[in-house]
Amino acid sequence: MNRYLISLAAIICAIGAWAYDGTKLWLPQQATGGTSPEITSPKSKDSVVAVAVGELRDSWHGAPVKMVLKKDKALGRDGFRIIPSEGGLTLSASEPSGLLYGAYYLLRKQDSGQSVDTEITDVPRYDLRILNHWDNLDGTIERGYAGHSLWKWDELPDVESPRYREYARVNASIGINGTVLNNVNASSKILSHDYLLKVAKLADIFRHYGIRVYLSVNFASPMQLDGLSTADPLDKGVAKWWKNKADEVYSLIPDFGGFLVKANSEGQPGPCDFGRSHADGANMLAEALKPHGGIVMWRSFVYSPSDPDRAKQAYVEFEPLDGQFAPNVIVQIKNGPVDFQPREPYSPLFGAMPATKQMAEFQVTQEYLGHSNHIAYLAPMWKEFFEYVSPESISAVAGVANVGDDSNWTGHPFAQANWYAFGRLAWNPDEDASTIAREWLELTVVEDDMPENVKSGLVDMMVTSREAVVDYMMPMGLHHLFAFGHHYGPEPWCDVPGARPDWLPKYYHRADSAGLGFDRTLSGSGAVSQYPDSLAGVLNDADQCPEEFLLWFHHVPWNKTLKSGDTMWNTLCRHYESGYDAVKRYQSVWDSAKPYVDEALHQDVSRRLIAQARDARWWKDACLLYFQQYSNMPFPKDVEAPEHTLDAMKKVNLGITNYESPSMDSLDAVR
Ligand code: GCW
Repeated sequence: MNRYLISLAAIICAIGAWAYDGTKLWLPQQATGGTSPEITSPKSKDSVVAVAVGELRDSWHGAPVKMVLKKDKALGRDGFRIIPSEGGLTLSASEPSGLLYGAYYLLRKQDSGQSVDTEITDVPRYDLRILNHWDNLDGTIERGYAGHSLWKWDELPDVESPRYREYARVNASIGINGTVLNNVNASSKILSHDYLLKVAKLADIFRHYGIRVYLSVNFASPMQLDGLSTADPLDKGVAKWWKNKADEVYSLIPDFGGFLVKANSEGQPGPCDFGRSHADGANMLAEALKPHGGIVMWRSFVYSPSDPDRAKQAYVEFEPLDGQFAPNVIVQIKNGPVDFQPREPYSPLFGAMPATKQMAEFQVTQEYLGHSNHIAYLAPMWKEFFEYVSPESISAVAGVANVGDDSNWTGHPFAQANWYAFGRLAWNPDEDASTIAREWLELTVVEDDMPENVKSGLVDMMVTSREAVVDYMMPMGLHHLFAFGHHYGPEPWCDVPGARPDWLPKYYHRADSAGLGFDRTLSGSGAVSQYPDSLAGVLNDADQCPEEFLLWFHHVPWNKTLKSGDTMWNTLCRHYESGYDAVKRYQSVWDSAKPYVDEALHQDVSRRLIAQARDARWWKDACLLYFQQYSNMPFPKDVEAPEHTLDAMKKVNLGITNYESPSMDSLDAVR
């Protein structure tokens, strides 16, 4: 056996009894007993180096490691190289952060039972791998399903919660190097001096783990904080205000990352309020940050009625601005053109602004995928995005965090895997979704005596789970069939007097006696024409359009025969059934894992799977019964007849409002 092969047995001896603890996530377990190998650190006073050395000294049981800091262009800022030799391993990097990522790499390999016996060079695809917290200053989290915000603003800067350091460590261990602390629906208060002191305290802690802090800013801050009469980006006084504010921020936080901005979207102020463009607004902020090396991440999530089809609006507003943004502005674009639906085609803005830096915004929190009650492993969704948008064509990735102050951080234990997978894919989008799932399982849930067939059952459950959610919620390109406000359950019938039509399901599904789906072809809204010609042609033709996007781009007759040889209606029914069946299957997969996972964890996930199966049934019954009113066709024989009536489904009231998530007890009571 190669002397650097890390044997699982040795690790077990060294670590001793292993028990799942949701609070520790996938972090390296500290060694208890055994002899530690020699870790030689480079001569450096940098605190990031000290953390890297400390991690290996605490938890590494393999060969001796020599850590070397030397400039190497090929490694960029965060990359590292590991070279095994007779005397041990050499871990080298250009910068301290590279050593830290190298240390976590070694520990990940060790803790998931893999060997490090060949030379490896690992360089992240993106320099900026960032989490976006939608945390409000009152401690609530918009679309957060894991408790309250981790940031205890009332206690900061005096009280330092131990979780701040853990948070930074967890992120660093998966390569995340930036965090936007507050909601894009931003309170201007975050830029007040008192709050900046609190932010500075967090930045002081995160810095040791190579994590930079960024803030979401409210475009009207000069008016709201200091009573300026305008926030017009071309006004000299406004520009000066931002310049002074940036200077103040950097005097407190020298490595501050920059601003994230949601402007002229869903009621947020922005440059368009003053007759200026998004580029005018972004560039004015960019100018203020430039002397300090800061950046502006300017969101393209806008949908003012520039076109009757909401899916076209961001493109209509942003594409003409190509080439107008300053070099330190990155346009941050949601993966799909509407809004984080269980499945969307990619946003056509990607690739449509060749002279503009772009970054992708993924949603890690499961706003539209069952909150923290459903298993929905999202790596396959993000990989699907990268099948259409080449990783090289964008500059960075951001993920809307699913983290709160729940003891296990994410609510659903399996939602931890989404945080993990986001970091791993932000580092390397070519990683395989099932490899990441297996790795996460090995590092967290799985005990060492679990047989391979049980383990692969769990991997399979994770990898298929997002498709299952798509199937029981909105298959074949359906989207936004959600209940108004909380986005948890089905309400394809939803009508809220006075609400924007494009916030209501009927706007999207367009069910009528002729068929189902949104006609976005050239003879419909024309959204297909925003895609490159070769793809637009395929999407425009109902016979060629991939089935998973069919009802996104076409209004399809109920009895149209699809590629499968069956009608659209029958195919739709079978998708709903298959999603529901998958969740029932997951229940038995999880049961088979019972002897090999922690008992409390097993119970927790089992309970959530019961809720998920019931919800899948609820979705299936509600949507199929509702659509059947228009199709007037019977359910195929292999689809289980609905358990509920449409009237009963329409009466379901979870008793929750905007942004809230139903509790398990309230779900038990209504279904
Ligand atoms: O997905 C929608 C959410 C809003 C969110 C908005 C956005 C932060 O329902 O809660 O606001 O998108 O991304 O700005």
